[in-house]
Amino acid sequence: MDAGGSAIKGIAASTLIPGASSKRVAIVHTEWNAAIISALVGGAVAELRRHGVREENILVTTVPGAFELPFGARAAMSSVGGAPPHVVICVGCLIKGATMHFEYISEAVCQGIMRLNTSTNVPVIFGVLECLTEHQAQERAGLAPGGHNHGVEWAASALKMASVAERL
Ligand code: DLZ
Repeated sequence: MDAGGSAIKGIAASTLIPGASSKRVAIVHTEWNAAIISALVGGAVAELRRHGVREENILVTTVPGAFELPFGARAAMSSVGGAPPHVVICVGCLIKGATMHFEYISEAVCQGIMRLNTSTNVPVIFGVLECLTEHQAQERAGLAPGGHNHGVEWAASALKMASVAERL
């Protein structure tokens, strides 16, 4: 994606999303893969601010690993600034290792987050990288040359979904 926000793949988000200044957003992120996660959360928060989300309406909480993200998201639905969030962003990063952990956790997290999307009224954004190498994760967190921080699109998707949920 270029600086102006035109996207070949992904969403174009350079235009400010209407209504963002009244939105409450919860970000739940993992402690695993801290450098990658820190960059992704930073990208997401910067994008939320750019769209006008107020500082006090962004709640950032942590869970140990990706497997805990669905629980963390469910718990985060209770309160941001004294009221439920309009949207939750789950941020995690799974990197394939030598065992089957990657496959099982990836599948479980994906299903867990999807289940929240179909069983609650709060949209949950799937900001979970599932990478074969650490370098792939660094590229997608904007930490490697030529890479791009996907946290930016997750934040824009969150604000768009908050609007969708409001309209329904
Ligand atoms: C166990 C595990 C492994 C092997 N890899 C990752 C990973 O790459 N990213 C991540 O977020 N978490 C990982 N975990 C931890 C699990 O998600 C979970 O926290 C533990 O199994 C405890 O439930």
